[in-house]
Amino acid sequence: PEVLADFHQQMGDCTTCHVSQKGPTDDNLTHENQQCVSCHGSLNDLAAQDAEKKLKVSPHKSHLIGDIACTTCHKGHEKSVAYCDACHSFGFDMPFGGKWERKFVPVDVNKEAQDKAIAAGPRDTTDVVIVGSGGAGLAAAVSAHENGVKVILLEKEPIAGGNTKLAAGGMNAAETKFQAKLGIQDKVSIMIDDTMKGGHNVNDPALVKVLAEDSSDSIDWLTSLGADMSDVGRMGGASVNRAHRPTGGAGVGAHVAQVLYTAAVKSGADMRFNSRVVRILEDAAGNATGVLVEGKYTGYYVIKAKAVIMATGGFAKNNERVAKYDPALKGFAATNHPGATGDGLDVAMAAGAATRDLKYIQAHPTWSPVGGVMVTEAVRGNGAILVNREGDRFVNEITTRDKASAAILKQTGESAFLVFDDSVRKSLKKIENYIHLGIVNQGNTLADLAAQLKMPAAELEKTVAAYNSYVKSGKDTQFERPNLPRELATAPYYAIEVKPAVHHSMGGLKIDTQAEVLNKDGKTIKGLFAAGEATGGVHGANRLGGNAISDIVTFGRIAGASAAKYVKGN
Ligand code: FAD
Ligand code: MEZ
Repeated sequence: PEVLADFHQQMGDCTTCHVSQKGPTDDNLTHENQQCVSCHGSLNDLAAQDAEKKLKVSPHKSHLIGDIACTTCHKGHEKSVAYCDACHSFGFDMPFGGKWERKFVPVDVNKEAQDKAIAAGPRDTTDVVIVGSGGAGLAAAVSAHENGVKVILLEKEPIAGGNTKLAAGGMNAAETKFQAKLGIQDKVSIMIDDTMKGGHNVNDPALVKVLAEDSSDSIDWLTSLGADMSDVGRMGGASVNRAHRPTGGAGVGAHVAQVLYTAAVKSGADMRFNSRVVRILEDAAGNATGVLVEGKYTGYYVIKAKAVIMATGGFAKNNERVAKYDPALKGFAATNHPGATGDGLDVAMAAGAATRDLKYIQAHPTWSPVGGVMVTEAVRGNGAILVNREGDRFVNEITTRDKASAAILKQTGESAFLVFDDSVRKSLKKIENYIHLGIVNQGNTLADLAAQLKMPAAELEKTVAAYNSYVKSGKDTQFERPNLPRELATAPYYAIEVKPAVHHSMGGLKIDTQAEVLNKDGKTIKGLFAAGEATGGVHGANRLGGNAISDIVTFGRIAGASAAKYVKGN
């Protein structure tokens, strides 16, 4: 047998997996996944078996959110592939396995079949269709429900969470109760100034005002849904500590996404995976009236809706699109999930939406070429320094990302090392994940560490001693680093090789402060809303670390409420 279906057919006919000989009946593959579980056990059962086998990394234990269906990785009629290989390179030895590969398919292929599905009329009807199951889409779903309307949420990937589930360092918010508890003095006006300055003043000031003014309320809203946002750390370009995350500095995104996913499920949102939106449908006046969906297994079909929210995220994983807008980033790796291709932009633009700032694409300075994962800015925020192959610091480690990335690319080998000690490790839970992934060098002394990195030991010792003296005096006379949280003096010492990778698309759909999408004449497209990384204007030319999660929660909530208001008024 070549694929799983061949093998299973040896046990029976198509109904071993499917309801009938006709194959799948829904794109979530609900029945098929139940069949897998009934014979092989649940994901948790399989993870427990992996633990018994003492596997270092279990393919069944994941940081991804929601219910991960077996068919995400185990395919019936094609080679199986581990979804984790989209970012990691574990190369699990899977039964009937192949190699991870993803080609971008434009939304307007098969036009004839699409037109035929539209002519056939709607298969489903709802109040609001939300496109994308990242934080913006999930927040919109919860908020739309709170405002009394029915939701269908469509996600093209087999699992929920988009880039949101990967977010690490924190969610920026000013004047919060958690900052007050920690004695951190912050002001909404300082968050506005930091965001505008970091974005080179290209940002839409009205959107930035909403971002900062609503940020504390967004933290309270998440907390009311069950989130823990009590740890507050520093991100690049921020004047004070305002990046909120769970206790002990655990990753923010998987937690926030899980809380929103659970709330969305509880609200009764109809969530459909493997369901790509390829067109927005309009009436004669150009108002949005629904979407055309490409169900991976059920084919094209129409959902009629009174409002549509585009929460389709960014396009950093689509290097062809990235290089079109910023040729300097051609060939760069990306920190993003595989669905960050930007087809949501194509869909909205075809419906007349205007875009802005597409040329502004951000590289995150610290991506691990060994593990293929981003190493959170919080490691630097909590005290790590950046050191080049010569053993020297070369930049204020918590400057904005554009500056940090440019500085790393100027070093020998176009990469650098994040160097920290055991006190930094103990301050941030997220570091345990990097140790678990095997991307961290460890030495009992700085000389030990330098030997592993093939770096002059005396120079590294001198660099760390100088840095520690700045911590003691409270002033970094070399690079003016504004936060100096702790000396690097507790063995063992650690290093992670890092280099820039494409991380965030600042540009996107033009929206107003009510998350209504604007057309080229600056007028609202009735019934069309957007939120999150799919939009432009909030972050200007360069996003500050921690501002995206703030953006998606605040504007996702606004989009849900605005869409509900529109539905009720029409
Ligand atoms: P996403 O979460 O990406 O969700 C969009 C969803 O839409 C995806 O699931 C996608 O598959 C789906 N979709 C796209 N097109 C279609 C279509 N046509 N039909 C159906 N579905 C579609 N920001 C911070 O503020 N703090 C952090 O600590 C932080 N850490 C990060 C770490 C990493 C590794 C990455 C990659 C990003 C990080 N960011 C962080 C940025 C932040 O996570 C994202 O900008 C944000 O989560 C985007 O949310 P979103 O809901 O707009 O999009
Ligand atoms: O906002 C981000 O992208 C962020 C804080 C990422 C990170 O380094 O954790």
